[in-house]
Amino acid sequence: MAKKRKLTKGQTRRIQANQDKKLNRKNDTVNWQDEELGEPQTGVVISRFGQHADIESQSGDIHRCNLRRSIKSLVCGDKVLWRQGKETEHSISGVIEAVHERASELSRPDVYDGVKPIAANISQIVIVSSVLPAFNADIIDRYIIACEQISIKPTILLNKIDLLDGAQEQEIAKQLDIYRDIGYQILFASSESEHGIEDLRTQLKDHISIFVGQSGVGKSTLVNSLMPELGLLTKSVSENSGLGQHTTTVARLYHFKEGGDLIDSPGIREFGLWHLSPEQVAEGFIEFSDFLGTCKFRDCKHKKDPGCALIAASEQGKIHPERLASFQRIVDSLDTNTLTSRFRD
Ligand SMILES: Nc1nc2c(ncn2[C@@H]2O[C@H](COP(=O)(O)OP(=O)(O)OP(=O)(O)O)[C@@H](O)[C@H]2O)c(=O)[nH]1
Ligand SMILES: [Mg+2]
Ligand SMILES: [Zn+2]
Repeated sequence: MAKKRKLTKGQTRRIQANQDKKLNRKNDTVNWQDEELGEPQTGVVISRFGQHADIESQSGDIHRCNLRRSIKSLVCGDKVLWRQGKETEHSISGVIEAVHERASELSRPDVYDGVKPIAANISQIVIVSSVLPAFNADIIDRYIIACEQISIKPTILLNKIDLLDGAQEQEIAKQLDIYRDIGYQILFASSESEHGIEDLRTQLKDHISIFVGQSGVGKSTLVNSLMPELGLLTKSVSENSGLGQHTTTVARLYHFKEGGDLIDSPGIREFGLWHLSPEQVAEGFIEFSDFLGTCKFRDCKHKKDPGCALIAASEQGKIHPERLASFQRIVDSLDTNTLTSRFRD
């Protein structure tokens, strides 16, 4: 009697995988056994997609990996320990076992998931703005608050300057001067005319930088101009709404040949800050710091309160009235615990 040959674990799994494929069953998690995995090695998260992440090994190859269930949070820029599978299945070639502590973490709130990290270990944040979609100081102020919370001084970049006409240029220059006065660096660029691209490249060198900002301001196009070898996909800003189309869906890290990394992140339409207290919002307006705590009333709301040091400072030209008004609007919005459109992942 012929002895029935026992299938190895690998064979059983391959048969299951083939059946899944035939049945068009979506089962793309691989349950690796210890002996099917190589030695732990370090890697960097290039991109995170749901239950998977693309990991770059130290030799520079990219491997799509599963995440161990014990991993609570994993984002672009994370340094990880991962193990390569001896075989690749469902295009998954390894598993992430652990995440190194983050040197920094940029987060934003998400209606569904609460506060959610976007990227890790960044050393520089570039807030990209443009005139199409329209220049939006409110979103810039909100990003600045998020950056100041993690003690990274953002750079503000006005992009698409090829689209500016004389009147617009003056108006926006006035608004940008406010940020320059406070101490933020201002850059100008255009992928169309290539203005400012070389300066931007110099600014990004040797940093781990991230481009953030509204959808459609031209972040991915800028990445492309800086690294033309990439050939990234971008979509036009909608003619009807003047809003971006959310072309980039997940954050992704790219390397500069000259050194340094750049993370392109998905654009947003609005940036809720309802996870912060009014006091934390105030800390994000760094030029207020000399005056905070010196109002007549301890619980001063800095609105119409008598003896408010911020209002006095604004009247005396020590802080910009536009920024105080922006602060007041943001504090008013904290109670509306919803966003009208969902953040993109
Ligand atoms: N005139 C002009 N148009 C530009 C420039 N840069 C980008 N665009 C256009 O702006 C549109 C949006 O560009 P993207 O690079 O996809 O914008 P994004 O900020 O990456 O958008 P999301 O991925 O949705 O966040 C595209 O149609 C680009 O061609 C520029 O310097 N000048
Ligand atoms: Mg993009
Ligand atoms: Zn006050």
